[in-house]
Amino acid sequence: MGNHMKNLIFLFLLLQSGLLFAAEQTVILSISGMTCTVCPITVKKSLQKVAGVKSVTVSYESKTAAVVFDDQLTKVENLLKATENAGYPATVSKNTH
Ligand SMILES: [Cu+2]
Repeated sequence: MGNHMKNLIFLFLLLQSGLLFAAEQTVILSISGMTCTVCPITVKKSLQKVAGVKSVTVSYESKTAAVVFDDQLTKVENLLKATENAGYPATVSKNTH
């Protein structure tokens, strides 16, 4: 087996382990300050701007945001910071894998 082939296999293994470690996490945030139906849109946009966020579902009724994110790229603190900067301080209500 040539060196070239070995490098390819190494790269392949590296990629595979990367995929294994890149864990998708879902967090439910309690959002405060949402007073009208436009607010959830602002909250959603602020969260979508965070690198690593895959999907955002904001519920005006329950004042929560369900955020799916890659924990290799971002962490919950960044999500909280994003909504706070948009004017909606949030707390973690549920953290699931
Ligand atoms: Cu509003």
